[in-house]
Amino acid sequence: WRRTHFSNEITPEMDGEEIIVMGWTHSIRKLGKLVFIILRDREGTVQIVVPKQKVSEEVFTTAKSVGREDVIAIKGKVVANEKAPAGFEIIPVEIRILNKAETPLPLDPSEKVPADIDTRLDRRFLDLRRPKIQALFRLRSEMLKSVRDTFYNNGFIEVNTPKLVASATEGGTELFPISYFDREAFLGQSPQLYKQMMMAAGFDRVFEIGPIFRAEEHNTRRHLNEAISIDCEMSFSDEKDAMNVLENVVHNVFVDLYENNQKELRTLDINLNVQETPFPRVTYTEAVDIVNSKGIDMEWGEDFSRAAEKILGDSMEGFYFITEWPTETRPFYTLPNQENPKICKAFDLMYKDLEISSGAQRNHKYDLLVEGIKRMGLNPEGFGTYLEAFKYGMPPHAGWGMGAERFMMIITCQENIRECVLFPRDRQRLTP
Ligand code: ATP
Ligand code: AMO
Repeated sequence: WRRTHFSNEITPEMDGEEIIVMGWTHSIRKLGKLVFIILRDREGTVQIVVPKQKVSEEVFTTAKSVGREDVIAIKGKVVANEKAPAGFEIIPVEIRILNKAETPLPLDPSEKVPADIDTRLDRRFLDLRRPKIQALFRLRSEMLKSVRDTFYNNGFIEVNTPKLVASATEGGTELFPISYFDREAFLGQSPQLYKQMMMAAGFDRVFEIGPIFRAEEHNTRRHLNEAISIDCEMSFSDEKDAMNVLENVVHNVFVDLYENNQKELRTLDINLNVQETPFPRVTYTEAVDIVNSKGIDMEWGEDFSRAAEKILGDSMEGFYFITEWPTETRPFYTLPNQENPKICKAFDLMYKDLEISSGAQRNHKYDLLVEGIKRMGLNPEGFGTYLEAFKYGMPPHAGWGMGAERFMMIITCQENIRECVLFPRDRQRLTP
């Protein structure tokens, strides 16, 4: 047997046609002389009706033996029927049970019985069968496609850089050490050093979508230990150019999902609000003033505390940039402002109180960079060939990194970042 149609490809106009559908038994109702099976596949559900008088004895017996979540294949006739959920139903000529599901089910994929997130994540393969969860991951897939489209349309080349690395990039405390034969190595925190080396390599504009690993100690609703980072780097560009590309990427995702994914958005009850560009920009200093004016004490030069982020988020609508950060708060590769080296050319993209992305124009001068590395308490010797790349012709450049899951939290209005990962990794969770 070959499947002829997904559930959403069948219409009442196909009345009388023979089709083959395959999927899971979403629900089953057995009345004396009538069996109703709702078959679920990736695209939705379809109603199979099995009236004892209209089918063979074998078909009726098989229908009665079907259990919830059994994998079934049905060859049958489309019958238009105004009373059926989609205006038609299928009357089978043959039913095959491809695989039985054990009972009781550890989790209810029909969404009737609620379960807490840990139970759901323990049995993620079953949880992922739920139509709402499937819709979320369909949106995630479309988001990544849209991001790639924008990059390709703007002259970026997709690259893949190593995830087994020899040094830290985002501060030494959040590294996962691993043993690499007889040496110490780490899981990559960010493709930062590699994407910058690609600028020295003359690739001009690159992007990468790949995993980052961070040994975050805290269990929060917005941190993962393994996340997917959308990274880009562009030559002969400053932080403003990088911000323009970033808001373009974000805006296009909203437009593309709005235009192409109404079905998934409806399933998730999401009312997508496409925010026009340019997104508002506030300087770090202005943001500190806002925070202080709302009664949260904060010194110029500090990073925003969680309380400060919350207060700031309450005063801002949707997406906004925070620019002109104190140099001290940002990594060594950030370019300080020439006139006032206390501030630098870094930015964060925020959505209300959540940081979605960080970026900057980079330090492209060798001496300044070495100084910056020492200032962070790191040893320049650990940065061997990365530093060399700055000696032999490094163009001015800028870029950013955006967490795919943080971005999905905003798109799909999730409170917990784990909802946006198939198999999340957090402090407690290493399986499944
Ligand atoms: P990134 O680390 O990539 O810059 P982020 O949004 O995770 O992005 P953090 O610096 O980790 O930024 O956190 C932002 C703020 O939230 C910081 O001021 C930090 O102290 C605070 N924070 C982080 N984790 C927790 C936590 N578990 N509980 C309370 N506050 C936290
Ligand atoms: P940063 O450390 O701010 O910057 O990370 C960039 C973005 O990655 C996401 N992110 C995370 N998402 C989930 N869980 C985590 N533990 C986590 N850590 C980070 C966030 C964050 O905004 N090299 C720079 C980027 C650059 O300048 O190009 C960097 O890594 O969305």
